[in-house]
Amino acid sequence: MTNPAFDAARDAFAALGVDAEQAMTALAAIPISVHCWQGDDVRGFEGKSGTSGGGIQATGNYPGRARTPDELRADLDYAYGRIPGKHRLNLHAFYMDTPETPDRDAIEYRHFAPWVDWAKTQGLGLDFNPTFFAHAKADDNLTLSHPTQGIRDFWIEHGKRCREIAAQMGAALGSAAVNNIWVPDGSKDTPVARMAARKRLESSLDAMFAAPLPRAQLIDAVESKLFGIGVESMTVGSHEFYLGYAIRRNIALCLDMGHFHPTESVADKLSSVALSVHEILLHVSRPVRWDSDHVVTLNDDLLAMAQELVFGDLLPRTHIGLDFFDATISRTAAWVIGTRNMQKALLRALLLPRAQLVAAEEAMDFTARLIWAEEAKDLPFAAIWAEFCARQNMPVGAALLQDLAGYARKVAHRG
Ligand code: RNT
Ligand code: ZN
Repeated sequence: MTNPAFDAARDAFAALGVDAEQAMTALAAIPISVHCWQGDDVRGFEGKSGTSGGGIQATGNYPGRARTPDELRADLDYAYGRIPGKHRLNLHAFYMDTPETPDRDAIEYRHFAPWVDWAKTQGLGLDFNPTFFAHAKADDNLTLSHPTQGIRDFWIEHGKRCREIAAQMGAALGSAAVNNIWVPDGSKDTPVARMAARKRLESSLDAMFAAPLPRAQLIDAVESKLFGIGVESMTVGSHEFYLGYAIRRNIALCLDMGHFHPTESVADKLSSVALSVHEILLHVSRPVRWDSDHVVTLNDDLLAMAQELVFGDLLPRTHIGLDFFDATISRTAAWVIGTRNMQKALLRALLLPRAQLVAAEEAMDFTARLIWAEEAKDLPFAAIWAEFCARQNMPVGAALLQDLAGYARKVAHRG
């Protein structure tokens, strides 16, 4: 079927030497790891209620929260059905699906088997995260750096088991699982023994990572944070801590877009970090004042991130994951909108007149670079996105809104 709007847009890009077909093919091959925790306000399925702890919290009471693994999978099925392409699911350890009630230091692969079976039938890859929060032994916001050896050992055991579980998931699905470590550890008020805390975190991590596991099954990653609610004065796992650690231990570094000072550009960090670490994990998010996890919108930060990934040729060694949670709007709509925004940003980056921009910069013609950059903002990206969605039978515009609202109504009875 011909689509005049698409034809015109394709020609407009072709006039700049940009191949829209190639951009769509490239976009279709970029998997996004969709985070399970947007679907239930980061509560998990350990049978405990209440807030997440660790300085993270979803606020709002929009009806329809997934209360069971089956409900969460149904919501995910719906969401993936509105997101073009083949993607991944990012699971947290406290989303185990089992009638048993193992503590965090006793979880095993079989407690997650239903997730793997489902991922197989849906053709999804899985990623994983130990859960170092929402637990009595994490109430002080100290886990791997806790002063008490016994508490540290408990969390080290949790981390080890998660690595093994993730590796088994990777093996079962034929696609390496990223296992990302984020701990809430920090201090509300000014600490006096920062070095001691950081040494404890370092040696706990070393113990956790001691067993080598095949890269084809498991990719270890570590995630820093600037501060959290309750740990305003010091975060043990700061950016410098993990940047150094990831380089020394040759593991992946996770950059969460909400975990830096608001005037810092995470997009700018990519090319610097990539010179020293082999693999990068992104937690694509949107910080707003003290919250690091608003639903991703197609804003300048996201566009800059996507452009750096494309222009820096970093896509082959970057794992794109999402990290946001909002309980004031339809949770499934949040997933669909946020994930599609990441894709839209990538598509725009792939469609930019890269050759002209780079040539202008190399010639030090900064006037031309600015002209190209600004003119490019008027290019007909939307027509290419609509065609990309149409080819995969995905709704856009009013049809998408109606569809999202319809599903939100369907699950509203959950309360
Ligand atoms: C918290 C970190 C972390 C969590 C998830 C749930 O600030 O960003 O990645 O959001 O692990
Ligand atoms: Zn994160």
